[in-house]
Amino acid sequence: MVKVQTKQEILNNKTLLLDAYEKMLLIRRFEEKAGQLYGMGQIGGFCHLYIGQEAVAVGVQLALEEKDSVITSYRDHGQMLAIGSDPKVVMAELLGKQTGCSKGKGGSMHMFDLERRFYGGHGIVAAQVPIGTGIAFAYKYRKQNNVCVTYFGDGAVNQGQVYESFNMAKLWNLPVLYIVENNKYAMGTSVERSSGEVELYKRGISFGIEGKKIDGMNFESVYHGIKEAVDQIKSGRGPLLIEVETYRYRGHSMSDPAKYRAKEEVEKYKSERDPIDAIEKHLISSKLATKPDLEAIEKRIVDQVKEAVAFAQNSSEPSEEELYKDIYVV
Ligand SMILES: Cc1ncc(C[n+]2csc(CCOP(=O)(O)OP(=O)(O)O)c2C)c(N)n1
Ligand SMILES: [Mg+2]
Repeated sequence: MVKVQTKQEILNNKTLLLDAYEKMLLIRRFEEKAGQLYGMGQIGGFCHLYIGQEAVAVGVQLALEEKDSVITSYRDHGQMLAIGSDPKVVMAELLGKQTGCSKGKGGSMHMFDLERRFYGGHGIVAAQVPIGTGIAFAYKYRKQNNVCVTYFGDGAVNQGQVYESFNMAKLWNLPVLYIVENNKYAMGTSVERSSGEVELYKRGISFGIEGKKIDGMNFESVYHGIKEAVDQIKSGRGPLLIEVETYRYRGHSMSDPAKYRAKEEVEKYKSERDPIDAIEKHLISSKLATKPDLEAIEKRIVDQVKEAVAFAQNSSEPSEEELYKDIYVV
């Protein structure tokens, strides 16, 4: 087993922290722009923003090896950017353009990047859980020492197919890391209103799957916790379950009356727990970076987002014959 860095070692790792900062900020600025474009009618259909949850996707991604894979729900643009997909291709998909990762036919909920082993982008709540378990089965069957990270939400955790997957994963000792992204709400329903057992990391116990909870508003906690879990899975331990406590700042999707939570709750997270603020403060106070260093990163990101929007806006829509391609039945 490789020695996993302590949280203090992570906090001293300038290259890693700057990389994390840049990736988190890219997700935030990209999604702010996506929110605006949605309001202007340039993005249609659903659009679930990841703002507030950036430390999760970025902490997980930096803790994985290139050969590992990820699968998630419809809240997927942040995941694409975290794995290093081209923001231009992600934006083009959001705008329904031919140059998008799903040729403009998938939209916000159906992002894919096979080259980087990102398997979507799934709109049916919890549908990705058996698929992720199947990917892990393939790794085991082919004797590949890779892990499939399978994300799902605090609402999805109550779906039956999650538990069928847990059973098979443990029975066959599959290399799957289940991550419950507990952002406290499933649309407008809080965990307390929908779950008898609110400690979601315990949900695997009766299947023999150990779980633990980590702070998802904090990059080093996510990175450390995921590194440790992935390392254990790769040493043959079988599936594990991690609950990451996180929070989404925006509505569930783009139309959300937000009557189910207090404004003060949202403000408290933004002002006291924001993952980007935290890493920024740490980088400055520990003298790992200066204000101008961080401003230069911000500028680079703003330019990158602008470039992505221009690329998407200037791309054409899929042609009519594209409608009959990439489907099972004509
Ligand atoms: C099987 C199914 N039931 C209901 C829906 C409608 N729906 C879309 S998202 C959602 C809430 C899921 O919440 P959660 O799992 O906590 O994920 P989050 O949106 O918070 O990331 C629901 C009920 C759906 N898409 N699929
Ligand atoms: Mg949720």
